[in-house]
Amino acid sequence: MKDRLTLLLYGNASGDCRIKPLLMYHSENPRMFKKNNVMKSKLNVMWRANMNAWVTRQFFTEWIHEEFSIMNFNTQFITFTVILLSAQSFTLDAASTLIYKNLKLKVANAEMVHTSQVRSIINLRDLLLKKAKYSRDCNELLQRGFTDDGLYVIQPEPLDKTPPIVINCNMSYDCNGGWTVLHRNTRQSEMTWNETWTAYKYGFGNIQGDHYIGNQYMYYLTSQKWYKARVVIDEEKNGWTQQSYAEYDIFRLGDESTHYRMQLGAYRGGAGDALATFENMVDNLPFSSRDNDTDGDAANCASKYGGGWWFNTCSENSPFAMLTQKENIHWNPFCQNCRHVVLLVKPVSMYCRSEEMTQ
Ligand SMILES: [Ca+2]
Repeated sequence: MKDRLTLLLYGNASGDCRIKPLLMYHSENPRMFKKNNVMKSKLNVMWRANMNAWVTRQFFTEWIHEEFSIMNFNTQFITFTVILLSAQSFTLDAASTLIYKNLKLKVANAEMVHTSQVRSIINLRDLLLKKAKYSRDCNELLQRGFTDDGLYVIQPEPLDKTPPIVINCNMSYDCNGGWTVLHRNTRQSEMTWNETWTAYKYGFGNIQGDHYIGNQYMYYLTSQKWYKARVVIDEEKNGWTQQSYAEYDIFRLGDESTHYRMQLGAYRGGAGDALATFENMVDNLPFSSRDNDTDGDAANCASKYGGGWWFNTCSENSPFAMLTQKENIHWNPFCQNCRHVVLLVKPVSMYCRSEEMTQ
């Protein structure tokens, strides 16, 4: 049939799908609709989405069900042709859904959140009920009054490219809290860390346990402001746990075209500068995974060591520092088989006087 009705829709960065009040009749003679007694409720839906649009047919269908309680949407009950505008479309292909009391929220990394953890996401309910705006990082959440450690949903910039992500916030750590957790690993981790480029790009693991938030999100996060990073390391010595940290006053990743090249500022702390010394300079080097060898060595360092990292060479038995390994987390010279490590970032503008190191 040549005659059709077009309804314009758009999906925005918060995962909403809204109908714009713009209806267009496509007909040589619009009166044909009336003349032929076209029943709008009994025509097939045609679907024409921009291939790059983040709002998929499945998402739209779910949204229609929730908003209008229209059942059997796929089977002849709606009348219009749907054309999706891609003006605000996400380029990421890894979107998934959090479900809480029949409400759904599209996030990039729902697979990193166990079903039982969804209700513990502290700001989820407010976001679903549209009582709160998205924050860009944990520090903004803290400034809005969220003081509990735990899971939150944030949305880094640019908002037209990044779906919201679930993140772990440390609101109580040194420097008045507000730290965004990017990576965590423990000596007894069940994860192998021997993952692909795509896994390291979009993240893996459990958001409340050992995990890697993903290079793409590290890139988005650290591009929106200037961030400092801390590697906080727990080590067991003589039966006692000793904690130390390495802080870089600038930390940011380039985009994927640079292979997530890491940029580091000046070092301070007690754990030792394991990333930007003469012996080991991985500052400004690209990231490598077992299926994407960008290191400067003839060998494949990521395959050799069993994890993705910013490698210089891999001629040694072990790299100078590597936090993405199973049972061999190390940070020279502080520890060779570290007990626990976490990578945190926070905007550099948040000045604080750190606690003195006890090392
Ligand atoms: Ca190589």
